[in-house]
Amino acid sequence: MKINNLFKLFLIGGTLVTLIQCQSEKEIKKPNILFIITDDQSPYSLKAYGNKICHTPNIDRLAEEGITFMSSYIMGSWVSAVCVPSRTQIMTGRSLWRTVGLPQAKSPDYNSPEEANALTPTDAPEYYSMPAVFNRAGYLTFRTCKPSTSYDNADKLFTYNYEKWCVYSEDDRGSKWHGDRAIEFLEMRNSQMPDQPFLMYLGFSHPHDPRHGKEEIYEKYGASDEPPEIPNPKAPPLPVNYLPEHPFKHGNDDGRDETRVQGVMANRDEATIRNELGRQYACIENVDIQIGRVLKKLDEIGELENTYIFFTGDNGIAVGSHGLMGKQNLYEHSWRVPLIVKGQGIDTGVRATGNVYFSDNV
Ligand SMILES: [Ca+2]
Repeated sequence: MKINNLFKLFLIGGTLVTLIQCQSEKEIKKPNILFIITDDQSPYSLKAYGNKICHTPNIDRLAEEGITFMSSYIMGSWVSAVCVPSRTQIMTGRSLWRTVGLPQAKSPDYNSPEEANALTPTDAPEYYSMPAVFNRAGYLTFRTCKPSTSYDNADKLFTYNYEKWCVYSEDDRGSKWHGDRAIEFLEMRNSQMPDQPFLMYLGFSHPHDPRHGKEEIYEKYGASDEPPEIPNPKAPPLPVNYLPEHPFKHGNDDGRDETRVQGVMANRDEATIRNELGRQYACIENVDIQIGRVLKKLDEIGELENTYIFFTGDNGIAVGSHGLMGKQNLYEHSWRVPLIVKGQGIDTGVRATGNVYFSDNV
């Protein structure tokens, strides 16, 4: 072998070793997961699904940089609180019919990640729950969310678990409270355990009613906590499928969402519905602002690129469509949910049209 070729071989060999070393280091570094879930959010409230009014630049960017599932559906519900089966499916990976009764199950109380790590497959469904799986994989697990309406025995297995019902305009009782918990967690992890991979379950209580938005954002959408007598011209237009009442008895006429939403009650006049849409958009915009803060913090600590980000909602909502307000119906606005995923290896700007069920989110 000529000297020149031998030199080339060494050079190639050295480069390969370097590449393999880089690859090994990459493989060792586990990806982080940021799972964002909002409450009662129709996909039609987002630009990625055709909305032209609600301002959500951070969620828009996730869609532009990842994949948007255009036909993601919940499986339905066996209680009017549709959140319960949806969120239990996410926590356990079970189908709708195998979540029946779980939140009330007389299973043992597991109170810590250490106990989660001691679980065995016979302890299902806790053993296969989201926090238990990630705890066993060596992840830090973090959750902030509204209390209850999920599977409590799984919720309490997160290493860091914060719960508060945040549906008000004040920062310490609104979406910023959840955003602050997420940012504090990232700062703590970065200073104390910078090599630890993490799972973040970032749950916002909005845009579930009561939709108390911040005054400065209300202004943009012509919204107020009390609906005006006549429509505010700055309020969003009525949905194209608006009806002043549902055309036939649907079995949930007296349901809570149809008669007792603060600021709406049983009213379906234009001023009320347009005002409530404005309130809904104001709450969604505030959620988007908090998501932007968390993404910025991820970027600052150098973890944004190594984090898979999921954005979804636990169910859709009507807010005036078909004469309805709630989620207890099978119209697209109520049983369809947003689902956007971004991360390394995922093509950017993809819109997937195939049907997926909510349980596919996990
Ligand atoms: Ca919900």
